[in-house]
Amino acid sequence: MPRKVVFEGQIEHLQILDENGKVDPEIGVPEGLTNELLVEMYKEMLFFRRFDKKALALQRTGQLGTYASLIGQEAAQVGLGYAMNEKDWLVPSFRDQGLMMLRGVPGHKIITYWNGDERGSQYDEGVNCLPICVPVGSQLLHGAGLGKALSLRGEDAACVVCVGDGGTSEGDFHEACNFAGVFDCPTVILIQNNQWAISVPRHRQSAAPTLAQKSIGYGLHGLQVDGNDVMAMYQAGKESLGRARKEKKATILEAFTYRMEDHTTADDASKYRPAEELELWSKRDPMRRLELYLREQGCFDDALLESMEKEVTARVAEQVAAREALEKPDPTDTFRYLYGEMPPHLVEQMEEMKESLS
Ligand SMILES: Cc1ncc(C[n+]2csc(CCOP(=O)(O)OP(=O)(O)O)c2C)c(N)n1
Ligand SMILES: [Mg+2]
Repeated sequence: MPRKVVFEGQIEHLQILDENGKVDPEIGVPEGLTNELLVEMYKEMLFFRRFDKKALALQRTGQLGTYASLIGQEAAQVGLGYAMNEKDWLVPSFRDQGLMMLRGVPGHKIITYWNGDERGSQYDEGVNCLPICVPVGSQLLHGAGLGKALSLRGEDAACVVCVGDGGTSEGDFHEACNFAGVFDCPTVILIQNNQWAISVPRHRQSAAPTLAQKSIGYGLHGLQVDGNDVMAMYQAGKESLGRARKEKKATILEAFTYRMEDHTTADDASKYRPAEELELWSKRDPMRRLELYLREQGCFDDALLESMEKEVTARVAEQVAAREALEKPDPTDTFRYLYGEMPPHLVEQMEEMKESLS
């Protein structure tokens, strides 16, 4: 029986810099990405990698509660982070410390947060970033709403909200995407598809061949990007953020990437993840391909790498020292800040704690 086609859609995949550090000649290097800027972006990626390694070491030596490493996802975060404007906002999840630091959140705040100290979520005025959000998917609603608020205020700014492949299965994902579409939110929904949600592989998360195609059902723009390609992430970020600011239209960006470390320090990925998979993705390392490209361009050598290592190691040490210099928090703070007026049962418990502390 003949039927009329009422809708047809397609999802594109963007890759500019391939695994061997070669730029697609049909696309070329995105406008604005000078070699100088690419070297700077490489340095930030190196900083994030060293920062994460240090955080993991702090946790293993009992100096940090837990930690979620972004290693493997540096290009996704640096590429998009550099595409953001100063006035744009970030609504992070728990593996987005790279984007957060690019927004101006100092590394010591991130370490403080993962020590269970809420002072790690207090950012300076002008840092356009919400605190880390651990309940999977809940931040998407904040991202849609924050985008709408920017538009209602008439600001020339957009919002980036982060989620993982696993988070797309949450009801909040549906609500946020639907709201963003219907109410014209200048929000970019970044799905870092790192192929795993703790021990649940991507194919058990959704039967859809891509996560970007979820955009179609909500009337949003959608694009799958090689998330290990910093040039593609930058280009996709510029396009989608530009559209958000100008046309107040939301986009789903699926960054196709890989989590190289355990889920968090409370996990052992070797129990469920085949070693060959890790090996395959090592060849797609986001830093390696940029380094190959920059060496070919003649603006990267061993001496530069050595000086970068020194610089980023010092930056990491500075952040750890700033955290160590922080006064111990007041334990009774756990009772404060939730209610405008503390309910009697909390007052009672707080007094009890004060007594036992004294
Ligand atoms: C609502 C909710 N359910 C379960 C958890 C436990 N949990 C923390 S992270 C995670 C998996 C998230 O996977 P994904 O969204 O792919 O992000 P990734 O960790 O890979 O970056 C789960 C189930 C949680 N934090 N919140
Ligand atoms: Mg994941």
